[in-house]
Amino acid sequence: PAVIRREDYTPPAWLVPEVSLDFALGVDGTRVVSDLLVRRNAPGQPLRLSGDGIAAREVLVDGRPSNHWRMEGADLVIDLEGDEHRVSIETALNPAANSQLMGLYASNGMLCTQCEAEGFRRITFHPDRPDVLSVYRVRMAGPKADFPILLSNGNCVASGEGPPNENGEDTHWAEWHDPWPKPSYLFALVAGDLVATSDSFTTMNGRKVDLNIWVRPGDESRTHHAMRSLINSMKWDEEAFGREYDLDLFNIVAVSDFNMGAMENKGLNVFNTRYVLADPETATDGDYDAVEGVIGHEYFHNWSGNRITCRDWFQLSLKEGFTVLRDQMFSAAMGSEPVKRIEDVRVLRAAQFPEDSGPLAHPIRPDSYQEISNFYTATVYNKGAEVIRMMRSMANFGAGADRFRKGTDLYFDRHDGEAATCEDFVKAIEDGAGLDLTRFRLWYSQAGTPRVTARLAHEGDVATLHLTQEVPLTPGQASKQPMPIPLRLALFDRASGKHGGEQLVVLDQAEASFTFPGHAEAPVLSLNRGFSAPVAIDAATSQEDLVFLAAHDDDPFARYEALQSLIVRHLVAAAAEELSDDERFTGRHAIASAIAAVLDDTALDDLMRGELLILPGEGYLAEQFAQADPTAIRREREGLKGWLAQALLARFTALHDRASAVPFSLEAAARGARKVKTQALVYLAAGAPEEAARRAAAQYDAADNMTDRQGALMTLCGLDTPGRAEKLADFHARYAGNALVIDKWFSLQAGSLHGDALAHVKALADHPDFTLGNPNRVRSLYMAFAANPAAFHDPSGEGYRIIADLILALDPINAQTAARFVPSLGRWRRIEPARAAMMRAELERIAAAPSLSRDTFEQVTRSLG
Ligand code: B3K
Ligand code: ZN
Repeated sequence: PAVIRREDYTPPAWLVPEVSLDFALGVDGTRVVSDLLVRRNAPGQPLRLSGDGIAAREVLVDGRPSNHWRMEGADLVIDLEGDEHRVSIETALNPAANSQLMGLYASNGMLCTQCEAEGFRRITFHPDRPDVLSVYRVRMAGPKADFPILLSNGNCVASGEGPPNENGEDTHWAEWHDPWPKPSYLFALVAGDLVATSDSFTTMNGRKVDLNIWVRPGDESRTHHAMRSLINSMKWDEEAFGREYDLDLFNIVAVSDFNMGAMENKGLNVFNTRYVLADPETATDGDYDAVEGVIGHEYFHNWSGNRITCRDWFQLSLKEGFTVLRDQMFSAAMGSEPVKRIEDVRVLRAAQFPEDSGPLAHPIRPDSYQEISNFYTATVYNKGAEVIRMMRSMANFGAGADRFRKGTDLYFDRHDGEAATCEDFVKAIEDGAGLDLTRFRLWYSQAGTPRVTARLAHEGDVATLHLTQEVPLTPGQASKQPMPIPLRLALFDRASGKHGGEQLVVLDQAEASFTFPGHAEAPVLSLNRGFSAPVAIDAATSQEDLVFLAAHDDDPFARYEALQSLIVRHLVAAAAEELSDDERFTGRHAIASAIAAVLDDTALDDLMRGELLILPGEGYLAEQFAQADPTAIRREREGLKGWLAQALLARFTALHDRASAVPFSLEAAARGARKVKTQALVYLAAGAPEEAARRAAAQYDAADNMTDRQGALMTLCGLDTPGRAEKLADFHARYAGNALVIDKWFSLQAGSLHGDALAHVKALADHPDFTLGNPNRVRSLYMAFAANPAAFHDPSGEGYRIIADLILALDPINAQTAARFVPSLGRWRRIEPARAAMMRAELERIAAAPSLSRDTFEQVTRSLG
């Protein structure tokens, strides 16, 4: 397959100011007539329209059948004289047969579209590139009974009854018009039997916007949280970024077959049901947060993505990195800022750090790709957000004003209506916020997580901080330059437990020293507070100082980080078998006293306490090794957890008792109680399994909400207890027919700590509820399994075979989803040699398969390369 390169960008040869689409809808046969107004933008070039799996039934130029067109591969090419024409093309589609879920497809009898990044070309021939912006007019007609609701972007401008169709069914039609020019990837159409929950929002300038959330009949009662989140998003974007909504209508549709989370189509967001539907009986607190975050994310795209879109797909982080930052800020404002920060860093470390240190490493603005779908990554999204967050910290630290906002205001003002680049964004922040980002731009071009070492020296009354940085080499980038790394820090006085104010230093060379006078005693260093830079820090902080910071740091993130470092260091040494009995003993005791302090600290709220109690993840621990042994990591992590549970048994049971007495509500205190309640079970399961099984079964039976029920079932799933099968059966029966909850039933078993998790996964693949046809179900079983290191990395290699078999079976059905499983095998170089060889062999087996999709081919070859 061809490699597309960023440096090869050329402006479009033809612009398409207007698109008019006419759909004759049917689940297994839809006819599309596309009418394009095309305008020459470069001399001498034919009109080249992309297609994918479609054929033109008829081509008209200026109303007359034309012979001056040909197919070049999948492209339809028309030789045109002159500068402006109307081109009309008819295509025929079979939505029911579209299992890739790109373009127009059927889901539960309804029709919907997914066009980002290159799905529009599966509907009709089109330039289908984000820098071609058009005003869309859409007409659709179809049988009323099948498609009572007809939706597209913008406003409905006309609708009516049609003549009966060839089957004698009543038909109707609707016409939609979107006044805002947009790229084809933001086009959407939905037709089906849907019901709306409706509300309205009045914008800061008095525009009344009708809001609808469309779901399948029966799901209406589960849309209230999504609607509240939407209204909160609209209000927040006005206050935080000055962004006002720009249409009179905003529609959200929930569909159950969807490749990712949601899609920001102009005025018609399409969502995976899992990010819309929520009620206490079926959704956990985590699900509620995810709904709020994704609703916000897609809404915020209306400005960061739609009003200003991307020039080309290499600029994806322009909209995604910025929009992730915006959704993180929104969620922080709606809930707890420090807790949200810790969660975001945990996601970055679990999903993005491994990407950065593996064969698929790429800069947040990639230089080349074969299949753009493979670049909707944690790097482009989450590291992209971190990069913009650094600009924000540098602009605002100590400024006493929101200078970053001046930068974003300038960006929105300068580029509204355009298809922009990452460079445009950086320049606007530079000009608006008054920063020099010359060297900072390296964050856009260099991949890899920088490693910073910090050493604090003390002499007289001066503390000197020596910093070095190293950007690791990544595929295709054989040399690296030092990058500006903004580090927030504080120096604590040991005696008072206080510091004299936070400072920001920017390390922009390979090494630098910073001096801090006024310290009679050697201070304790708190570095990278708030995770001000997405780097790995080696500060060689003593165990004693980590315990100090875990108890005293006034930056909640830094406090969390100190505790995590203490535990990571211990577990890494333990898993590497580098600890003497004595060291193991003192290490465990230091951790136990820090955890005891967390359990006892009455000044902590439970949401934060719950964060502090989460042990470093197995994936993050594995990252600390050049070649990890997943079995050793599981053994030591569970061993420590069990030891802590026994050492602090009375505290954990008391915590579980206290939290269990808090009645259900969605308020922070009650949510916090639910979080620590299950945390207590997690510890008890490792150290006092019978006690845990008894409490978990009781929690399951008493549960009046999904958070408690799922937490209890998760605990039971990891234990050998009769309650395990009993409650799993109860759960399955209780929620039969509720797809999102049955997904949880699969995930809990596939992700469990149970020693037989691998065998459970094999059995579940044959369960009647399992299907490769629904991405949520596929992910619920196999993503949970691939993220369960001890099961996936079973020494037999069977886990690798299961995932490779899945990739091969799924690839022809849904390539995008199949390719998402490749990175788990692609980590082979970072796993101990015996397993690495088996992982590699599975990748080779996939690579040798005939007719792989471009998606899977690219991921597999990069992983082997
Ligand atoms: N922009 C979409 C992602 C589309 C992915 C296509 N493979 C969702 C989002 O980031 O908001
Ligand atoms: Zn997005």
